[in-house]
Amino acid sequence: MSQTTRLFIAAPLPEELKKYFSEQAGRYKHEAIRQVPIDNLHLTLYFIGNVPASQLDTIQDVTAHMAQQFAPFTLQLEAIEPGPKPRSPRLIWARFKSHDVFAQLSRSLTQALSAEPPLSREPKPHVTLARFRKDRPVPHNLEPFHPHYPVTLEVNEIAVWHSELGSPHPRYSILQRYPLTG
Ligand code: 3AM
Repeated sequence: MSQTTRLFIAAPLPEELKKYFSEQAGRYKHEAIRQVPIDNLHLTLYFIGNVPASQLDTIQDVTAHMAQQFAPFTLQLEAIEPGPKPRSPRLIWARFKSHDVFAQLSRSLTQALSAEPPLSREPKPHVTLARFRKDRPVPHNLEPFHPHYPVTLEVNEIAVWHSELGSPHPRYSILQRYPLTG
């Protein structure tokens, strides 16, 4: 049996933004809310999943090629709130305003790396800050937070990440970074 590896493509975050998100997530105090460790925070572009380890080179080549097609872009934070569905949330996320370049980059990676047809729905730029435990009552009445000052994320690189499932948290590591140079 060939060895498999669990991968995803995401943009790393600057240290200050990770600190900011971690502090904001820490305001949500509830027994069901489990904060994502600060070093795991990232902006997902495409989740690849388990693939034969032999595909890693091709995935890295595709990601490098894509990074050369796109110029850096800036996302603006819209809210920190329960998501992804307001009526049945499973997590707390930092949701950015939708952005054409993010959507195009995410779609292009999906198309290049997946046999599946691309999603018809708009991929939402977000950072997951906390997840709800399934073995605890679902928290209610969590207040969204809309900063009245600008919070931005400059996406100037993307990376191939390795994910190792574990409890209570998966362990993520960056395998290779690619600056956006398009
Ligand atoms: O950026 P977030 O936290 O939304 O939810 C997982 C995380 O996204 C997502 O991939 C990112 C890195 O783990 N993910 C995990 N399993 C997934 C799956 N089976 C998945 N996305 C889609 N399908």
